[in-house]
Amino acid sequence: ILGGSPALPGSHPWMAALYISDEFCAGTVLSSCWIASAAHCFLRNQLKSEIRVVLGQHQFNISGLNTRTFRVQKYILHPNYTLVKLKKENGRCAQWNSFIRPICLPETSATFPDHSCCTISGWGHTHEKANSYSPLMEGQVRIIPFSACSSPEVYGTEIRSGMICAGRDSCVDACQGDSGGPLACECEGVSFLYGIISWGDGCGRSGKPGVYTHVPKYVDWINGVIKGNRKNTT
Ligand code: 4AZ
Repeated sequence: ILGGSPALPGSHPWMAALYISDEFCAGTVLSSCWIASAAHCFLRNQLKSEIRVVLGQHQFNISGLNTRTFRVQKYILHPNYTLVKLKKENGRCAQWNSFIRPICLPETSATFPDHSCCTISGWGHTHEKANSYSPLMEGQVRIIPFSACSSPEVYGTEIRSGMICAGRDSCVDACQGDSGGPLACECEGVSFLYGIISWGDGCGRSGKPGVYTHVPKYVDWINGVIKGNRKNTT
């Protein structure tokens, strides 16, 4: 996260850290066994056995009394995100406490209006040329109108339905290592997963906001997967 500030331990209890072979992505806890992450983290046909999911983490790559580590039972790829199912440990997946808790999924019809202020968080680079990850950071970004983000000067036709853009005058943005993490928007004190950090042209470049998976568009499908059981697994 570029232009953000250090997060307090436990302030984003739905954050998941995904160590995928020698790569890193973030994720967001949706339910005891299910994590949402970005599509591109899994595109290279990652071996399930090479993935570790750490919940309750604060410092990058540091586990402690508050962290729980899970292996992966399966993952489900969608072009715009991935759902990861944790393998049960002693008969259960995640259990809730002050440091590990799910985020709420929005309803299909939920809209946070253009210019709404939402929160991004992650362990990603704090500037474009950084070469290491960071302690957990958070930052505030505003939803950018679709028409502005899909204008030729910004991203043009690279912006498709199912994507939304957010940023703050190149001051606050997600960066490498943040993808898969949440764009969390609040309603009456409750945080909803409105977007999944996905891509962008660099980090914090002027006129190049961050691009996010627009979660309400997929929420019926996501609920179907995490409540029932569908095929289509890897
Ligand atoms: C990445 O590489 C990445 N500025 C994520 C978000 C953005 C850029 C890169 C948006 O994971």
